[in-house]
Amino acid sequence: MFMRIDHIGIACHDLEAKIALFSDTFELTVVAREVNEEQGVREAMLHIADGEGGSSYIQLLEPLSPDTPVGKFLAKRGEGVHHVAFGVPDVAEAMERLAGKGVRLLDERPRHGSMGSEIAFAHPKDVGGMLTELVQAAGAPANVK
Ligand code: CMX
Ligand code: CO
Repeated sequence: MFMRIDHIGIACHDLEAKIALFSDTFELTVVAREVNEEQGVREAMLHIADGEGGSSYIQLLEPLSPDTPVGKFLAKRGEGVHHVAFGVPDVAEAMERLAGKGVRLLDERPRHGSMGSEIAFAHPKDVGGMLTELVQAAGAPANVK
C-alpha cells in the first residue's frame, strides 16, 4: 500500500525560524511554501531525497489560528512531530483499504495537499497514537491520465 514516507509534519510557532533551523542543521533546501486555508496552516516543504517511490520531505507547519488542528496540537503538546505521511499510488484506494480494517478516516474524500498532492488523514487513536496522512503526489500513477 505504501511506496515511501512522503513527509514528517512538524508543528511550530514560527515558520521562518524553523525553516532557518532545519535548513542549517540538516542542510535541506526549501522546495515549496504554501498557505493551505482548508488545513489551517502556513507551511514549507524541505526536500530530503528522491527514491524509486517518489520524494521525501520534512513539512514545517505553523497554524493560521489557535482553533486549527496544528494550533490545538501546539497548545496541548508544544512543538514537535505532528504526523507521519505515507506516499501511496492512489489515495482513494488507500483510504478504502484502511477503512476496511476499521481505521477511522478524518476525511470523507481526498483534499488538496502540498505541491498539488491529494491527501487524507487517519485518526491517531486507531493507529497507536500516530496521526497518519496518505499522500498521492502530483505525479503518482493514479494522477497520470
Ligand atoms: N498526533 C497524535 N495524537 C493526536 C494528535 C496528533 N497530531 N492530535 C490530537 N491527538 C490526540 C489528542 O492527544 C487527543 O487524545 P486524548 O483524548 O487521549 O487527549 C485526541 O487525539 C483528540 O485530540 P483533540 O486535541 O481533542 O483534537 P481534535 O479531536 O479536535 O483533533 C485530529 C485531532 C487528529 C482529529 C485533528 O487534528 C485532525 O483532524 N487532523 C487532520 C488534519 C490536520 O492535522 N491538518 C494539518 C496538517 C496539514 C498537512 O499535513 O498538509
Ligand atoms: Co502533512
